[in-house]
Amino acid sequence: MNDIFLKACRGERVPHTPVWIMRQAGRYLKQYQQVRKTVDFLTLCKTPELAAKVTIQPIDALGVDAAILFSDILIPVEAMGLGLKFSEKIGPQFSNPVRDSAGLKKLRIPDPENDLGFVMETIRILRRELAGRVPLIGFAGAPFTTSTYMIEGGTSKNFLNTKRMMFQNPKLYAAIMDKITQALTEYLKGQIAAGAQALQLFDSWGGALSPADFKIYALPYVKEIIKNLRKWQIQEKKQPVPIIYFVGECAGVLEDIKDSGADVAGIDWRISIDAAIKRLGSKISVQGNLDPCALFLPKEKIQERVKDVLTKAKGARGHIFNLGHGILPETPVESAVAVVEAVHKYSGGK
Ligand code: 1CP
Repeated sequence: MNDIFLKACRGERVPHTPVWIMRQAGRYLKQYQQVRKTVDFLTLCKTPELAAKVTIQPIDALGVDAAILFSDILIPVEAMGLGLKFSEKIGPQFSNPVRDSAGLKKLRIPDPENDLGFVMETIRILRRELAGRVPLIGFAGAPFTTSTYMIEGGTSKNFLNTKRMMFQNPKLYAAIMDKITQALTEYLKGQIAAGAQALQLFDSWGGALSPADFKIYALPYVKEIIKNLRKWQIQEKKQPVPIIYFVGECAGVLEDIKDSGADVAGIDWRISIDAAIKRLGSKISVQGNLDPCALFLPKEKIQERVKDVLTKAKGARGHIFNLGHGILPETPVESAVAVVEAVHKYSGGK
């Protein structure tokens, strides 16, 4: 069993730095495109055998140290009753964005097995098929990032509808966030029960909030999820699974990430990892943080940048190598392979 990733999450000694890549299953892989030719994105997410297949593709192609469940942060939102569509050009769109108390009342708390059974089944298939080769990461969007899609109705640049609601109707925003927090807690419990061995909360748009607003509108809900998951795991006598909290543009809120209760802070590339580690302290591991565009450099330069991140991360309690955000669809696959090889080679491993 390759449990190097789990050990690094917990801050234990490892023979080499583990590496995985955010969005490692996706369009930059020919094998993924082949599957996507036959089914649309949502059908792929909802067909456990296919979702499991594309989850394993990057393990074979890149040799990464962890698998991440193939799904999307918007899948549980659809199950809350929002009517999701994906289009190639516009991206995700919800037909029923939540803008008022009537919208709030209609929100459902999905039952993981009854409403999102296809995700749970994908996890069960993956644990069988991976058979200990690498650990499986489950995930969800963090409540703030999830709320932006629910309130905007899709992708957004400045999150005006979300922030307007926060500032003009804070009670409504808090009530929506409570519902999201409850729904995501149940969803993540379901993933652990089905076999997820670690969890990542994606707060991709967290950096759009001022640090003061992050403390009010994002952090408390993340803390609540983590606290409730831990309580439940103790009650159920389950081994605690490591929790990674990734925040895009995190530099303004590192002290909050440190206080979130997460085992690992996922950081983007806009801050040097040694500066981030100083502020995060020695009670939390760190994940990151190569610029996804560095994969468009020649191989030797990629290796230099990998070495640089590894050297700067030496003072961390534990380090999991990753990009600072998702891999881009245009990325040459050889560059992703070069990153994984360089991490293994230069961190003292095989
Ligand atoms: O095949 C396709 O064309 C669909 C592209 C695609 C893929 C491959 C989308 C649409 N989602 C995914 C998979 C996905 N999404 C994973 C799979 C596991 C892996 O990492 O390999 C994960 C973890 C996500 C998470 C996700 N979805 C996030 C958080 C991570 C991040 O990159 O910030 C977000 C913000 C989404 C929303 C989303 N999904 C897809 C799109 C086009 C969008 C919108 C992005 C935006 O608003 O700009």
